[in-house]
Amino acid sequence: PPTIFREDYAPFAWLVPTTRLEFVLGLENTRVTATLDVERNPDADPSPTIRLNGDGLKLISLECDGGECEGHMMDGDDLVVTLPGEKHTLTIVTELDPGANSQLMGLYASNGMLCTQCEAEGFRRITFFPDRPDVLSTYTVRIDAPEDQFPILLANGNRTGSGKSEDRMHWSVWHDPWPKPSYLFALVAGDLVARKDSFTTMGGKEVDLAIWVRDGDLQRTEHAMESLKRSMEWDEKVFGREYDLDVFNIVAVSDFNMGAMENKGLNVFNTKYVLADADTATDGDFDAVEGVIAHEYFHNWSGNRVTCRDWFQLSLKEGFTVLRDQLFSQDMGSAPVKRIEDVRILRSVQFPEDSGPLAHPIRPDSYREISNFYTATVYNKGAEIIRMMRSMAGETRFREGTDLYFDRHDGEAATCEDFVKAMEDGAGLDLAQFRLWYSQAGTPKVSVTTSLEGSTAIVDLSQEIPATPGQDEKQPMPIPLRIALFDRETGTHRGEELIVLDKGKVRFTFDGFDTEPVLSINRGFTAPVGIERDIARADLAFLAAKDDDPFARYEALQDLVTGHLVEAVGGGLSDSTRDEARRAIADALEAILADEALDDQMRGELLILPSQTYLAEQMLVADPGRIFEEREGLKAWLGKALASNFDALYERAAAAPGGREAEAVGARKVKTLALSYIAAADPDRAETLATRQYDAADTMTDRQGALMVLSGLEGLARTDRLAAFYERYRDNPLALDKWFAIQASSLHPNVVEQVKALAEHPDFTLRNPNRVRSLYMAFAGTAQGFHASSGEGYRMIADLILALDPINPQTAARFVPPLGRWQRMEPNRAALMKEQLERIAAAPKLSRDTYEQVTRSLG
Ligand code: BAL
Ligand code: ZN
Repeated sequence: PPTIFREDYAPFAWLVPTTRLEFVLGLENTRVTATLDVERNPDADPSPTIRLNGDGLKLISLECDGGECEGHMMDGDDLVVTLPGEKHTLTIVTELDPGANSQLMGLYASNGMLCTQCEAEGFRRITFFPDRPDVLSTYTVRIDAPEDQFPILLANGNRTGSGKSEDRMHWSVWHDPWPKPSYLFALVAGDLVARKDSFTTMGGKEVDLAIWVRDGDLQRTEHAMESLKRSMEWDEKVFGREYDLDVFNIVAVSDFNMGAMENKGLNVFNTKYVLADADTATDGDFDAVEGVIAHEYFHNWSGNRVTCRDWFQLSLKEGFTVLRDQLFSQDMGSAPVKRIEDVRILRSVQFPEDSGPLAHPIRPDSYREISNFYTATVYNKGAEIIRMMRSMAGETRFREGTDLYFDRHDGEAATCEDFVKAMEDGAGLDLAQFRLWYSQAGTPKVSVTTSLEGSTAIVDLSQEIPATPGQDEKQPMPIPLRIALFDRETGTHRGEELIVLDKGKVRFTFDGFDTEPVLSINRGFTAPVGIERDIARADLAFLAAKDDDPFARYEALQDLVTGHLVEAVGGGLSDSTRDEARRAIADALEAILADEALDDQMRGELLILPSQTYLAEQMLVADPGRIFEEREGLKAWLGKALASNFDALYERAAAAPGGREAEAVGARKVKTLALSYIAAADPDRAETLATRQYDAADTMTDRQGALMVLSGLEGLARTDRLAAFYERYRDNPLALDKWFAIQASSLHPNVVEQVKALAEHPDFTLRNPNRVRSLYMAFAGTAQGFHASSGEGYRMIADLILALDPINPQTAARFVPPLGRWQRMEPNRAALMKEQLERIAAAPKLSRDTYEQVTRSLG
């Protein structure tokens, strides 16, 4: 497959001001008539032909201006039509079989309903069209369908007509007044019911809201609807963005490749991010629903009103929208906890991506298959980069920058450069050097040393950006860091400062210190970098206890634990050194358990040990087996050393009142965390407590927490409760996904065998992405399963990729990155992983998606 380069961008030779689509729907046979008004683009090089993208389409007929075309030909899957004049009308008829569409791109069937997914390049599986984001068109859509099979017919925009016709058919016409690219097109038809509500915008416009689901799921949509209304209100207040159609529809679909999709006025969601009630969704699921509803809604401006010129600009809408949803969630709950959660995701998913063979800048320079670039780099690092601009500008000036961006580019297909320029002009920042963040991949490493000369405190900072594929040499980037200097005696500081490290090395000096202060750095995680600090264990313990920035406090504790584990995994620690380090960690945790000023949600964050992947990231060559051993060993040791503290925490939390209030959520969080420490130290006692928790649970959070602990243990309670969970939820796909995931990610030593058996379970299917992910993504995160030294885990994931690729290449390709970590593994595992990548690469007829990921991973 050819490589596409960002530098090759050229505007499309034709404009498509209006698009009319007529669908006659059938599960196995759908006829699409597309009528496109096209005219020459005065801003592009002229062309005698128009290229209409297609992907596996069956062309039934083609007309130009109501008659025969002067000429046309197929070029691969594309249709190229000769157009002699300035303006023409093209009429194209195609036929589709949605029931056979297992890729879930274009128009497909899911549980008897029909729906679409067009981002990035799915529209070309529906009709021939210039399927690129810079071709904006006004759409009118007519849907004809059998009424008993598809009583509800939806498309983008407002409904302008509907009626019944012969043979028990009915129809609807939808018109979207806002010009949009084809990737935002959507259509849904099915037997659906809606939760309805309304929202009055700041301009006084009444918007009808509806969340469409299958009959029986309606009672699980209240949280999504409340989240939607909160999102609409927040975007008005914080970004000045008002909704712009009379209706806003959300549809939940159980077969979906992504989390959700922001189609104009008709968002299509994975059921996972819509349906939530206490019986079937955890507290984490509730937060995820709120966050994704917000994310898709916010796209209405950052993505739809201002869209992307080409797919290299994906972070323009995704990075910005992720930042917007993160800020929203910070405002809806605990801001520090949300910040820590977001950093944890960045570190465990994006940092490994940035240091491996798939590393790419947030604005990539080339791709073969754009689906492979819906990554944590484009999304999460993209959000961090805009967050840095916000930190440097301050909230007020940042808002002036975003206002200017929206005003300047409303109705356009814009670039990342447009966003940066608007930030310069609107927020008053000089971003000349900062633009490097868009073009350079790799996580910068910042080294810091401190000293005292006379009464001057000195902070020496240097930065290094590691080489990444295709980028050997890097230039220093501006790295904004919020810092504070603490007095050891008083435990206070004189105030925060934002310093910017914009060269390879910079010395910062601060006068008026009698004794050397303790540096708290990258407070709030102002910059997405790794910090290597030359700091004594006692000073980390000091910050873990005293830092008034919650993130920095968390960080000090993480560093304390990471420092010890990295050293321990390296080997050669004497028993007394190990005990000393463990004791220091236990003391810090004990203080956190006793600190009454902390709420439980934050306490929970502080109790979470650095993840296996984050630890592996800290080592040049990782041995997952050794990391697992040391990490679990530390957990068991802490569980024993602090047994009475964890018992007391567990009891207190177990007695806390239920509900969805922050306090109750916090109590459930620390309860299960305490249980996991108890399980590491005293499995028998944990079994008793977890069994009791499972049996008494009145929320999915408690039930799942108990089952996670039980599934890592041996014994009857495990078998019994897993069976009970299955019986209780056998008809609820999302809950059943949890049943698969809990077992696949368990600490049980036989997890490999268990996953093999689960793959044969009658409820397992390769056709549903949620089910595939629940079994295999969960498994790919296990040290003792995926990284089993026999290589069996690697083989299982490779087998999965090969089996899934012909069915759903987009989802199959997502399983390549875990194997792509081979260069950072110890030699035995590295060879085994590489062997599996080579086996996949040798397979005949790989999809473009998987081919690209495997070849890049092999390097
Ligand atoms: N645009 C694809 C799904 C999302 O990021 O919202
Ligand atoms: Zn998005």
